[in-house]
Amino acid sequence: MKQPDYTPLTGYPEYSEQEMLVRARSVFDVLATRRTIRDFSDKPVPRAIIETCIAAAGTAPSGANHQPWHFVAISNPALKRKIRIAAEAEEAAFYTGKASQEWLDALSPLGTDTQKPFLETAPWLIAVFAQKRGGERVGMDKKNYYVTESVGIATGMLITALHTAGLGTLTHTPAPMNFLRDICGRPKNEKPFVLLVTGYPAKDAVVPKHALIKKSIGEIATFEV
Ligand code: IYR
Repeated sequence: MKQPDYTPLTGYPEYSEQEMLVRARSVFDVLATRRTIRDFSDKPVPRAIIETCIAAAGTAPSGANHQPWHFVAISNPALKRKIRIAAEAEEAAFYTGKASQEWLDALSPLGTDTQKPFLETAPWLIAVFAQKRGGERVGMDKKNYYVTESVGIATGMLITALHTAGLGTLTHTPAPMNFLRDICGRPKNEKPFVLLVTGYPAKDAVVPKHALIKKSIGEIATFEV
């Protein structure tokens, strides 16, 4: 068994409580303007921006620090078209049979349907994969832990990074998503987790009012002091 080896913590300057509140509010202000976008511009986004946001997501905490994720960033038009065709086929099955009436009713205020043109319009699709097995280094074959939690946290950080950089995002989850593994050429131990669509919002982009209703702090948190 390996003994832990430690190094001094860095990156936590001490702010005044007043400054901490200002900083917390500014993070709130940034995150509260995030919207799920379905109308994307086709304006190209430099690869370096996407790469940096993925690198930020890769700093997420994970079970045993195994970092059980892989991100495939796709700007290739032929691949985007393949993904659109496969996703729309899954969505057709979903909207015309698989989904319960309760589910369809829950989605109706969002205005979603089987058509996913943004999968070709948006400059980048980021397919996020979860690795059942892996380890702290690429190429290892150890069991991974808390895979869903870890990849969920990393995806949240990726959305935060993309939004903070000024890009719109859509968390797209056609179900089942196994076609993504084949199209992206990923191995069997990886499960598609989410397909993130990202780019500039279209100039005339709209969002459903339904999406603006957020539960209040009093509804989502309880303080026991
Ligand atoms: N994957 C489908 C359906 C869908 C499901 C949920 I839950 C949403 O919040 C939105 C859509 C689609 O993308 O249309």
